[in-house]
Amino acid sequence: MTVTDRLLRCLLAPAMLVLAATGAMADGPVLRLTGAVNGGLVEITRADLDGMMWHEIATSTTVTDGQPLFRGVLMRDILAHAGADGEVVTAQALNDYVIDIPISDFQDFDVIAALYMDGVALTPRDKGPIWIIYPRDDHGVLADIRYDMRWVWQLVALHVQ
Ligand SMILES: Nc1nc2c(c(=O)[nH]1)N[C@H]1C(S)=C(S)[C@@H](COP(=O)(O)O)O[C@H]1N2
Ligand SMILES: [Mo]
Repeated sequence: MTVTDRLLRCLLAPAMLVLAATGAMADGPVLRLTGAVNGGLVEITRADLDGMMWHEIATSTTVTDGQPLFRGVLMRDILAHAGADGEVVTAQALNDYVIDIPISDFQDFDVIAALYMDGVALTPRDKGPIWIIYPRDDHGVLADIRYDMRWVWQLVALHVQ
């Protein structure tokens, strides 16, 4: 290793760590779909999401004040993108929270996989990278514990059956 190599490594390594930690190097998948999807596995990248239609929902939640504005992609569009063919998705979070959600929810309501709240990217520290958001304030029926449980935060994977 030359002196220049060494110098470059010393300078670059910490910079890469910072970038990785802030998610600025997020070229890996943000969401993994398994089960009844194309080829049994579809990994959705940020670029995939950027190529889809984005939606906004302003809604109250059980864990925030007021009505934050969430921005993300419709769950039904993500499922269609992955060729999902099933009745239920098992949503899995970073913290090992797992719950079954009927796919009919995503046809009946404009549920989004939100990546931003009030214009700020959700991080794993704050319910990110993805938080499933229901348009709770637009449909009285959604203000119910059965639906609250489906607002999975830190979402990382969906298994379709
Ligand atoms: N990742 C993750 N998402 C989650 C949970 C959890 O523990 N982890 N709890 C769920 C439950 S049981 C409810 S009622 C809602 C609201 O959570 P809270 O009111 O207990 O904070 O978030 C849901 N999403
Ligand atoms: Mo809950």
